[in-house]
Amino acid sequence: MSDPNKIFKLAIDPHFGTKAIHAGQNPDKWTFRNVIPPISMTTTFKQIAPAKHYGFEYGRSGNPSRSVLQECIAALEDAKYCLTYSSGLGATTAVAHLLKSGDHVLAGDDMYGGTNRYFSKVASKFGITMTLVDFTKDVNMEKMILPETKLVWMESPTNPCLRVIDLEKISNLIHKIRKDIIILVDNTFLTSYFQKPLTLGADLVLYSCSKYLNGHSDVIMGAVVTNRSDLYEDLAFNQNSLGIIPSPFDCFLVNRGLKTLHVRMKEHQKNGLAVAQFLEQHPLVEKTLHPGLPSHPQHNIALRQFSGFSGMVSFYIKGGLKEATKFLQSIKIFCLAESLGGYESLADHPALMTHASVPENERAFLGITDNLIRLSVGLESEQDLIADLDQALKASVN
Ligand code: P1T
Repeated sequence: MSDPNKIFKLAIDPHFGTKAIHAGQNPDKWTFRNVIPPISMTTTFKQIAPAKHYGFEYGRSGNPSRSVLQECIAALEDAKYCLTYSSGLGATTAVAHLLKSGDHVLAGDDMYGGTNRYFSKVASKFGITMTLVDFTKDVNMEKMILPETKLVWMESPTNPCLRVIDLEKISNLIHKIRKDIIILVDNTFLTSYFQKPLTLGADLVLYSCSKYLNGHSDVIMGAVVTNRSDLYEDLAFNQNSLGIIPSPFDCFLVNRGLKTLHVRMKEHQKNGLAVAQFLEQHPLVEKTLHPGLPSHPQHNIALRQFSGFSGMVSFYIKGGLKEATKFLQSIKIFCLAESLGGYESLADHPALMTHASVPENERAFLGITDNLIRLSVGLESEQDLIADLDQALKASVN
């Protein structure tokens, strides 16, 4: 649990960058007063007497490198608790294990393909059912919420179509119907720097730390953040009991990545907007999806709900699979690879890559067509990124 008064000697309310650098990192924690938290590579901890120890006993149930990171992520969300897991899907698994057979999940229809696959192909085997809904439309919530609904799952902006859900409106509607329904927001695409779902009615915020939080594309990890002590206790129990923990080394790396999150996000925002504006006016682009463009259907919700935009941009190239493939084989600075949120620019073909596990009819309905391309705009120089996209677009028709 993060306690800013313990972290900061002065009675000040620190801002994002200060928390990213100092929350959970107090050198006085360590025997040698390490300014940079050490990597605690140990599976077990010496006890003073049986069951009497310094807060850590066995590396699955807890590790100082993990605690440091969890405190920092919680502080960045202005939240009380954070738990980290071996991947974003590991975090999803820990949340799903809050449910029992017969429970129902209401989830946004446009979401990461792996999350969809987990609920439809894995959790379903244990009797958990899921209904998909487009939360950006007028949803008859009274009808969608079943007596057995226990969890509402929203990604916003969504992966890969970058739709924006009015989180406050939906959370209020749901909690008006039933207070006990757990509302989760996957905030991977914006991070706590640009959106704070707990202030908009969410009970849980989930991250794939593999993306912006780490920001260096060298760690797979997940996290869940909450202010609710009951959910925290259950999620901590699941972290230990399911064994889906991150390694101390990975915790060190993500903690290091967090130190520049605020700096990176501003630059991702700048490059992402520049790329979106460039694509929107390009004759070889059919349509550009970016919540910062006035043409985006939920642009006004984004302006109200976000404090900025990340580097995620999706677009429909003119043509079909042939043109998309030619484009993706012609990019030189952007790299054709799954994932997002690193300092390097990546391009993804959702229909064949990240969302291939979503059934074809669902993909068509969602707009995940063969000419949809998703970009994670990185931190390279803006003019080079735009020149790269321009030459690859031209190559797509040759
Ligand atoms: O890859 P992992 O750390 O397990 O995180 C899963 C996950 C959860 N939520 C969102 C919104 C995600 O985008 C992801 C992972 N996504 C990709 C790998 C991708 O390329 O979209």
